[in-house]
Amino acid sequence: MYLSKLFIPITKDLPTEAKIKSHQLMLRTGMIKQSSAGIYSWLPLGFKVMKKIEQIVREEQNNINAQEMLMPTIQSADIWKESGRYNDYGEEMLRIKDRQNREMLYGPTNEELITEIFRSSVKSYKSLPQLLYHIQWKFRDEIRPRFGVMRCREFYMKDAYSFDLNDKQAKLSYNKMFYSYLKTFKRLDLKAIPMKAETGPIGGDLSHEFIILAETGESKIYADKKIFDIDLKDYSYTEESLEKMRNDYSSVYAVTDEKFNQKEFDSKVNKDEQLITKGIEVGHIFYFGDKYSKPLNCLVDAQGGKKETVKMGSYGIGVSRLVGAIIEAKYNKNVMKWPKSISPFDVVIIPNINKNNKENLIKSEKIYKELKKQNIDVLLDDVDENMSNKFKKHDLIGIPNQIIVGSKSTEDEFEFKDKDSKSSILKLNEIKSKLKN
Ligand code: 5CA
Repeated sequence: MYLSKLFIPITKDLPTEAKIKSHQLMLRTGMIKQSSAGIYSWLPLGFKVMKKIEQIVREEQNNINAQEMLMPTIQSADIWKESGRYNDYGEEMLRIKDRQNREMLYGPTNEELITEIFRSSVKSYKSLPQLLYHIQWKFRDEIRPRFGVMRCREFYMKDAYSFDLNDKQAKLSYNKMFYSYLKTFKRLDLKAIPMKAETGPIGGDLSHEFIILAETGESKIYADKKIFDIDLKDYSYTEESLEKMRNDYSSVYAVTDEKFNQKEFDSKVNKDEQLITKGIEVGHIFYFGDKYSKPLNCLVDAQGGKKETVKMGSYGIGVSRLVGAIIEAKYNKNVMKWPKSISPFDVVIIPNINKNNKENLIKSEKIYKELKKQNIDVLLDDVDENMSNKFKKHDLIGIPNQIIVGSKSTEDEFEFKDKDSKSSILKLNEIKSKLKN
């Protein structure tokens, strides 16, 4: 893609309404545009990053044999009345009436709808366990939408639902998801800490939030620094290993402020190991047993002819929130560097273009074609602008690798800046192999 052709409405001014870096940067680089309070359009650059995050989330869900499906955004109020949450959900739920005067709503989450689908199709214990998920827009009429895509009204979420015959199997589903979340966040180059959390309107008594550390986060957290010593590589998806992983995490203190108790913290964690900071919740998992299956009458025939209420859990990842959260985690000293796995482009070519001399642009176009042939996703900054402005702009856009075509380049050697901003003069072949790694 040539930068002059890319729909990327970069603005020079700092948007006054944006209070945190990720929101400012997403507006300035034209990743998103607000359409009304807490509702955004995703422009090409932002959309590309979000889709890459979505794909990683999807792959890790598929790895645990969760099956993808798609439920609608608009739901009937009837099932919510059956579960008893229609009134409980309050003003956060966007309620709509259709032309027949039927009560509908824009789904804030999908426990009821998935339970309704399940109860009408699954009759026997033999079909259990099941793990289903979708990636779909949600709407919550937040009283104070803020921080851009971090706390908005319309947001993109991966939500999964597990169905099991008994508590023991349901805990296994929970543990699988727990491990899968840690792997997902690792692929996004994030250090997410699982923390015991309150269950709020979703319900149940077992729940973990996955939190990444960031000063601008809304969650206050208290943890033992030992939690960073736990290494994911030490575990696998076998039942015993997952059990061990959960025990290892449970033995280290890590809670959000809702579960915080100073006495407990001081007695369990040495003063110099205490971590008190803020973080962003990027995922949340719940085990709530029969909270929905009981009122919604979701039963299966168990062995011996008895009927059993299925045991359920639900598991969310904020896919659109992650775009902002990753910026908060990676933006440093006015420079953004996307993790390789989700960067909008693999590399940007930045030629020093001068009105009277097109030589650098011609060289850049040659490099561009070569890299394209190798399936490398490359952006060419063909805009006629001075180099210092170009560098400033690319510090915001955040493509991790740069090829600079200017005074330091020869016919086949160019300046290459990698993701750690380390600069070296390399042949095109060497650049190719670096980008392929
Ligand atoms: N049904 C459960 C699990 S599927 C559920 O809805 N959980 S949740 O409420 O915790 O949301 C899951 C994730 O969605 C959160 O961890 C967060 O990352 C994201 N999220 C929640 N509310 C918002 C919001 N207003 N704006 C952006 N992302 C949000």
